[in-house]
Parts: sequence; structure tokens; C-alpha cells
Amino acid sequence: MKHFLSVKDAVDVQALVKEALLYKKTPYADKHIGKNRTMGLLFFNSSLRTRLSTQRAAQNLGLELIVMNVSQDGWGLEFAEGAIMNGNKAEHIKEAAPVIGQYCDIVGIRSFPSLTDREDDYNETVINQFVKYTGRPIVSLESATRHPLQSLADLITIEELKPKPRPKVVLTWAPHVKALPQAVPNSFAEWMNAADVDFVITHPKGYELAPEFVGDAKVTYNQEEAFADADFIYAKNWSSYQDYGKILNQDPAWMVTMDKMKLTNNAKFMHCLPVRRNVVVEDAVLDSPHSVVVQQAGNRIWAAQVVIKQLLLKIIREESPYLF
Ligand code: AN0
Ligand code: CP
Repeated sequence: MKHFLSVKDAVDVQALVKEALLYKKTPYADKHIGKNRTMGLLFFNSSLRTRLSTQRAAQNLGLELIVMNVSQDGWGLEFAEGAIMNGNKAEHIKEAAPVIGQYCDIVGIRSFPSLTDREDDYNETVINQFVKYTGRPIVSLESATRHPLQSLADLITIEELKPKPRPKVVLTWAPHVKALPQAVPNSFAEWMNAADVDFVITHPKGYELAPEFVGDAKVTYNQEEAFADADFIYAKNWSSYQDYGKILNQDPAWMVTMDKMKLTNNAKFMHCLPVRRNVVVEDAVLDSPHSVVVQQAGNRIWAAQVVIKQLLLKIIREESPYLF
């Protein structure tokens, strides 16, 4: 693994899940592998789970950490080629990224989409420029269009809890007060399409995800039909991809309720968090045994740990080929 930006960077998804579950049993099995190496975690946006779980994962592997809220504490960064920098951006990514590469052996980046320029967001201009200019392995901590560490943790959770070899997994859109990225549902779809599950997506009209993420998933506008016999309900709001970044619907009828959970095969309720109670999902569901959101968030550690380990192994192999 060279970078971790999408499911395509996982050579063997099932092997990653298995290895992550092993780390859950023996968190310190590789506690010397990161000795004398440093991981940088750079946040352009807020985070609780990604920041803490990735820190914990890196610590379990013996790495040192540098964590920075770059948009708050760093210089304003320019990403445009050929920009005349006489505005409020003090530094270009062409200097900033390789400088960060001088201090860190692996770099994690969180950078949400603008939700205004679809082409720019879907070209992943921010994270791709870190890949291009840092000269170090880059881990997505949620980019404009994907959140792969979240999706890997989701798959680990499904593997732990599935009641049958090929469970029915439903991704349902739910209402929200703000326009949110498509990164979590895109990424979840991409990972579910690579897993052995019966995958269904349900959302109101106008919320179709980009076709490259939907893949072969079944898509329905009828939420109740989707919920029938589901083993996992994965709720998430996203803004429109077609009418880019717009909120088209806030109909509370799409909220996940206990009545709807009754249509399922006693499904587990999943959400990446943070979640707005009684907007996305009602209290009764989150406070019931259906909810596995805390276990799911806990699994973020093992997802991050297995990814960082793969990247470290590649660095070590390249530095000391005679060892292998
Ligand atoms: C972000 C999103 O929807 O992408 C982060 C989720 C992990 N959520 C919010 O901004 C509420
Ligand atoms: N699920 C998730 O990535 O949460 P944070 O935004 O708190 O990191």
C-alpha cells in the first residue's frame, strides 16, 4: 500500500478486515514497528473520532505524532497553479507539502469538499496535491469525495455483527439541517460493493450519488421497501450530487424511527457520527440495542492501525530490502 485514499488502495479488503480484528485482540502486537518514526495529522476541518482514533492507532504502533489544525493555526494555503499570491493565501502547497514531508514519515489529511465546485471536489485537488508534493505516504482522514478509514471501520463492524454470511446492508439518506458532503456515502458504497453483502441504497429523488460509487448497488426511492429484512441500517445525510451541494429535501418522514426498524431483520443501526438526534434518527433507536454506533466508532482504531501498519511496512521494505 502506497497511500490510503480509497478502496482501490486496499489490495485485499477481506485480509485488511481480518488483520484489523486481530489488532482488536492484540493492540500492541506491533508496538515497535513505528519506533523513531513520526506521523503527521493535518486537519482542515473539525474532528473527534478521526483525530483520536488515528492518534491511538499510531501510538499502538509506537509512532510519534504531530497533530495540527492547519486551517486554524497554519498559513492560508494556495493550491492553484500559477497563482499570483497577492491575496490572503500566504503559502503555496508546492512549498508547504514538501516541508511537512521533511518532518513526517506518513501524513494524514482531512479536507472536506467546497460543495460549490463539483469538478474541483471530484478531482480531489486538495488531497491529490498533498500526494503529489509531500513525498510521503498520504492517508485520507476524509477527503472531498471519500472517507475510507470510516468505511473500513464500518466493514469491520459488519463482519463482527453479521447474522448470516451475506447480510443485507441498507444505506439510507436521512434529513439534516446543513449541506453535508457525499464522502461518507460514496465511500461506504464503494466498500460495500467490494464486500460480500446484499447492498441497497435508498434516498429521495435528486440525491443520486455519482454512478462510479453506486456501482451495482440496488437503488430505491422507497425507504420502507429497502428496510424490509435488512440486517444493517446505515443512516447518513448528504447534499445533492446532481444539484451540487444543495439541500433538496428536509422531509422528517425520512428520519430513522423505531417503527421503521421493526420492518428489518432486527437490524443493527449504524452511523459514522456525529449524528443529530431526532433529525437523522430518533432517540428510541440510538438508545436501543439496535444501535452499534459506539462499537463502530471504536473500530476506527483498528481500521487506522492496520492501514498505518501497511504503509510502515512499505517504508521499512524500501529502506532495508535485505530484510525481506
Ligand atoms: C461530516 C460529513 O458528513 O462528511 C463528517 C462525518 C464524519 N459530517 C458533518 O459535517 C456533520
Ligand atoms: N466519523 C468521523 O469521521 O468522525 P469525526 O468527524 O469526529 O472524525
